[in-house]
Amino acid sequence: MSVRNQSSEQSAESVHRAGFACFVGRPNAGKSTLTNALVGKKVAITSNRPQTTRHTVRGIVHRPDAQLILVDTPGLHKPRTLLGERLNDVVRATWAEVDVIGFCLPANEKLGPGDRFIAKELAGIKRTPKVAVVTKTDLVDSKTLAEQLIALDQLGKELGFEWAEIVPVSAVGDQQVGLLADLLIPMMPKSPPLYPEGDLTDEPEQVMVAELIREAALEGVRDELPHSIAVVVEEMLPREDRPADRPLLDIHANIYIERPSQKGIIIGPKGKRLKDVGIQSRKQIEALLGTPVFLDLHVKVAKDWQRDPKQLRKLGF
Ligand SMILES: Nc1nc2c(ncn2[C@@H]2O[C@H](COP(=O)(O)OP(=O)(O)OP(=O)(O)O)[C@@H](O)[C@H]2O)c(=O)[nH]1
Ligand SMILES: [Mg+2]
Repeated sequence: MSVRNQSSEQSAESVHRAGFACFVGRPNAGKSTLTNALVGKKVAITSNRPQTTRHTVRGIVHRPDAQLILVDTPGLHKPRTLLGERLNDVVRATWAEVDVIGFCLPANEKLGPGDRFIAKELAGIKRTPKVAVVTKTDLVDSKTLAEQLIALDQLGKELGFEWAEIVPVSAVGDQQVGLLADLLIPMMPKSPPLYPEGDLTDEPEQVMVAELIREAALEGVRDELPHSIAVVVEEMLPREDRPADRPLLDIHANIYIERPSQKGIIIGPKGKRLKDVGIQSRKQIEALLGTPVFLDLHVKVAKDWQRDPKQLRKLGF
């Protein structure tokens, strides 16, 4: 008996926690930016266009006594395409797998029907603690922020649950980001580390490269076009016959759009836009992989891919 007591005391001193927290919220709420800020590195692409994230991205925060695995999810929205439905399914499937759910609401936008809808669904998940995160606090004054915090508190009460925490953060302004991690970690179960030390994500390199190209392609396009863009890396190979001290990685990627009429917009006058996308993303890819890159980009039409199950499968959804 006494031996058992002793060992439990010992383990209480050196308890290590590891587990999963997901961020949910409507598109553009700042989930991916917050994930990156917590991890300290870009693991998920971001943009000012809604519905940027299209798959769950895991980012890993390492502490001496804990590992916090963040699961960034696509923004939950009213689906208008098969892709939209698939994305929403991915989000809901994630809720069942995590130890805490972080509901993200931007400080600079009124709590609306989209947020209510999500929070109502969360209310149905009884056993998982829910943390409310007010994002983008750098965009509002303290009065507006206080109102948002109160609105969230009331929303929880209306829906019959209590937020475990309500935390205001600014990922861009680096306000309270560390505090959020401090609050989430004690909610993780006791567990040894789940990922190797130093791993910041489990995203395959090929996927990250495709995402960086898509991020660059999203820059400056409007209306429906952002949703129409998909990127697939077809090949990544070190160039042969290169001296060891001057390696070059050849990357061949296709940018898919949905209609022939969109091709001109992506490519731009005299190919200028596509060239800029190449320059922009190549810089990011080189920083990510730590090697010089030759990037070969092609624009292709995958007709109405967001609505076509076969095309979706080909594009990895
Ligand atoms: N000023 C400010 N802008 C932010 C902050 N966090 C995110 N943003 C901006 O908000 C926009 C959306 O950010 P994302 O992180 O891509 O949003 P998301 O919730 O992941 O969006 P989806 O993937 O579409 O669901 C981007 O333009 C970000 O730069 C913040 O703390 N402050
Ligand atoms: Mg995102």
